[in-house]
Amino acid sequence: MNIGIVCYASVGGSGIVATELGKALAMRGHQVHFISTETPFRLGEFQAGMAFHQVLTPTYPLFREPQYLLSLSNTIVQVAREFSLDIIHAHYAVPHATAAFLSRQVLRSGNGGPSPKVVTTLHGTDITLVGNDPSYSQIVAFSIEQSDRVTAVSESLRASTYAELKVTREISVIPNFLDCAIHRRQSLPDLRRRFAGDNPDTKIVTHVSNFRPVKRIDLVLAIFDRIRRAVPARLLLVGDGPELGTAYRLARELGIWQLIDIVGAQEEVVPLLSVSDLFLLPSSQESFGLAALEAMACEVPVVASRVGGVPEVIEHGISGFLHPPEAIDEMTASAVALLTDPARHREMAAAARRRALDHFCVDKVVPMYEDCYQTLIADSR
Ligand code: GMT
Repeated sequence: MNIGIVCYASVGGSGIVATELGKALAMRGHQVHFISTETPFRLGEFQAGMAFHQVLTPTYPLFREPQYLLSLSNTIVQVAREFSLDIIHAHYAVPHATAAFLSRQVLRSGNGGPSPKVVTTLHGTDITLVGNDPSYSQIVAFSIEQSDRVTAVSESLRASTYAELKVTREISVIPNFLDCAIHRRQSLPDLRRRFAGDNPDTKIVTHVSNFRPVKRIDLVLAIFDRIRRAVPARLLLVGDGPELGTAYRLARELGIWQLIDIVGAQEEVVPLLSVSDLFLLPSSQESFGLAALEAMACEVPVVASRVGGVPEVIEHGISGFLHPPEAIDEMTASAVALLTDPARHREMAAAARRRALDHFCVDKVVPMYEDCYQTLIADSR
C-alpha cells in the first residue's frame, strides 16, 4: 500500500510513534510518504520505501499567523496525486485530521479516481488539552467524525474523546509500541561511571520528556530531592522544552544543582535508559506515556502518576508504581523502597521488560494498523 503519514516532526511521543510506524511499514514492503514541516525526529538513516515531503508555509505580510493548515492540505493533495496514496494517516488530530479531511474532499472532486482513505490517530493532548479548547473543539470533533477510521493510543483516551468532544463514531484502540530488539538494556559501565561516578551505591534516577507543563518537571525535582536525602543518587534529565528553565531554577533553589545531569533532546535514549535505575513520570495528564514504556523495555522500573492511559501500560506494584497525581511522598516512598532493595528492584525490572514484550512490541502492534488500512481499502472496493 501507498501510505501518507502526517505528523509533527518535533520531539514528542506522537512524532516518534508516527516515525516508528512509517519505518516498520516500509520494512514490511509498503511505500511510506512522511509529510511534515521537518524531517521527523528519530527518522534516522535512509531506508528503502520511505520518502519525506516537507510542508513549506510561505509568509505574507497580510497574515498574522502562518497558514499551516492550507500548506499542509495542499502538500497532502500533491503527494496523494503524485504517488496514488491509498491511505492518509493523520497523527495528532490538531490540525492534521482537518487537513486530511480537506485534502480528501479536494481529491474526491478531482479526476474521479479513487481517493485515499483517512485514518486519524489520537495521541492525547490533541483531545485532553488542545482539542477540547472551545477555540478548536467543533472543528476537531467534526474532523474526527469525518475520518474513515479513528484510533486512540489507549482506552482512556478513547473514553475521553467520547466524553469531552461528544464524538459518536467508532474509535478503536491501537496502543503505542516500540522495537523491543532496539529498546533493550545495554551494558555500559563507562557511561554509567560518567554519570554516577565511582560510588557503586549511587543510583541514577531519570526523566525523559518534551518538558511541557503537563509533564510536571517541578514534581520530578521535588521527588528527586527527597530520594537523594535517603539514598546516594543523581538525576538525569533528557529532553528539551518550555519547562527546562523550571528545572534549572528549582535545581538551584533546592540546592541539588550539582546532583543533576541535563543532556537535552537526544535521538538515542536507550544508552541513557540503560544506565538508569528508576524513571519518574509524575505527569498531570498522560494518554499513554511512551517514555515510560521505553524505560520499561530497558528494564527501568517507573514511578508514575495514575493518570490517563498510564495504568494500561504499568501494573502497579508489578512492573512499576502508580500513585495519585502530586502524591510526592507516596512516589518518594515507592522509589526509595525499590532503590534500597536490590532483589525487589531486579524482580520489578524484569517484570517491566516482560510487560513491554507481551503487549507493546512493533511486530504485535504494526499489523493492527495494517489490518485497519487493508479493511478500509477492501471496503472501498
Ligand atoms: O506532547 C504531548 O503531550 C503530545 C504527544 C506528543 O506528541 O508527545 O504526547 C502524547 O502522545 C504520546 C504518543 O502517543 C503519548 O505517549 C503521550 O502520553 C501523550 N501525551 C499526553 O497525553 C500528555
